[in-house]
Amino acid sequence: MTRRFYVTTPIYYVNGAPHIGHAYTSVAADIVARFHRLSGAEVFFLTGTDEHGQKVEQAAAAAGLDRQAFADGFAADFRAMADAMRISYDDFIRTTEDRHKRCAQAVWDKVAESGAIYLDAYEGWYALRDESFYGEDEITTRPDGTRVAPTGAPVEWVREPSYFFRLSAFQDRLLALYEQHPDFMGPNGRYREITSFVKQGLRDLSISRTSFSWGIPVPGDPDHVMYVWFDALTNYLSALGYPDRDAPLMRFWPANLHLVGKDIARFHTVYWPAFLMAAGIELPKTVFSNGWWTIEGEKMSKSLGNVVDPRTLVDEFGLDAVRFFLIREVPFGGDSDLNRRALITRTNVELANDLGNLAQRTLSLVARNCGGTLPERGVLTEDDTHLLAQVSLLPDLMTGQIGRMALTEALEEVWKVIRACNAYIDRQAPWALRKTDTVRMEVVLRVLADALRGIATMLQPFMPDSMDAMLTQLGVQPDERAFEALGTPLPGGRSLPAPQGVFPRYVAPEAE
Ligand code: ME8
Repeated sequence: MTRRFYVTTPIYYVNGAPHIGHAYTSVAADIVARFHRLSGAEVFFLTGTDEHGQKVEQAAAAAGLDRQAFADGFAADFRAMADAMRISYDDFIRTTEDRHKRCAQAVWDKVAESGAIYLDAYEGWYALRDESFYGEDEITTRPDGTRVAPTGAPVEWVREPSYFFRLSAFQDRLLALYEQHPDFMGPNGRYREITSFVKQGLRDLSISRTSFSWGIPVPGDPDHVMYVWFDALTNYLSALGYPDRDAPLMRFWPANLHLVGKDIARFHTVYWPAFLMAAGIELPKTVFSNGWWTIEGEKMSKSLGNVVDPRTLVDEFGLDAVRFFLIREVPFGGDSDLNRRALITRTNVELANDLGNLAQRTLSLVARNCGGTLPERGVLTEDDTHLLAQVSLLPDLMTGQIGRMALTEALEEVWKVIRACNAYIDRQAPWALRKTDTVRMEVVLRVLADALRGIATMLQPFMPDSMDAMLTQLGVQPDERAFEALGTPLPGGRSLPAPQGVFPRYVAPEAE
């Protein structure tokens, strides 16, 4: 039976334009989706936009636009960003779609049927920026008198009739979930933080609002709209066709991986499983949260004017250099800083030199000395078999690493092999063999071509466009690019296209 894998990104708020933080989570999810597809799994990959709530309503008002028209504009921009970053999503869900509204209301009904919802009044702190309620004990007062949540978001006192979810009743079941399924969340630091939050005791959660109207009506009580997080979290089910349990895509539930930023880990590891437990719906397998990007050491914010559109970086550095940098720079799960020096260094050293030059040297020697055709596999020396063995270990090694979301380690594994290839080409010096032993030269070039094929095949999820180009130059046909195909050597004699550099060096405009 084909293995299935369902992976999601957060759905992004449409109160502003997409930036590098959004692109980051989407690229990471895309790598996982592509990796599983290439390993032979049937994959469903979901992204989309979160369009309701007070924050979006206020942003639309500030722009003087109709709420739906306002949401339409940014939703289109998020989709364009995903396309520009080659995010290979299978569906793009928008919470203002009817299919989503039906699903959110059906989940609400299920939770209500279980007795976990009651009507009361909410009185307490609310942070618009986080779309989140906070307890008195979490609020601090700044010297200027503004009160802020632990995230730094200003809070306001809210008082209104509200439906509540009996979150307090789920404390033990949540703790049991974390204990019995350590894979339920990652990385480890998050696990400790969330467990201790839940151990401190959970307050019931306000899940409807009455002071504004931009949301999904609560079934049976249209004066209330759903709290935007109740609405938003159900997107992962609406895209599959819930509440129609026989919908064909429902075979993908439970989700294998919700990838989120660490800012929203709590919503996904506390509220979401509790809603699902109440509704009697199976829980997702893993919620993994990525770390936070700063820009040249500063928090990214509109007021600082340092918000980076990933497309601007792509225009300057190329798509795959940006995708590579985002994942390579810091072990996935940790925080990192986007600075130009680091981006330039990684592009020039690791892409242009380590990998780009290796491919260019190998392929141009083949073009010049082997009639532009792939040499036959010949008699191998120990040095050759040693290198090829390292390459052949990559699929298994990386499968383990991607399974643990060790995306950066997986890249490092490939780079070890690339460095081994560079040492091999220097040691074997095929350019010198050209004059002394052409048979051996062909063997060496074939070993390098095979190693490069393995490397490029395994790097496809990270850098799809440039690895497509590299595999084409190596004579690898489109139906020979799955991981499994690596077990079958390419026939010698295939004619190869003229080699072209895949990774240009970055040259600063002023230095040109
Ligand atoms: O929270 N560094 O949407 P959102 C790393 N609609 N990742 C970042 C980042 C940064 N500086 N900034 C944003 C919401 N992100 C809700 C989600 S899901 C059911 C609802 C990424 O538009 C990160 O993944 O505020 C974060 O969790 C997400 O964008 C927040 O996007």
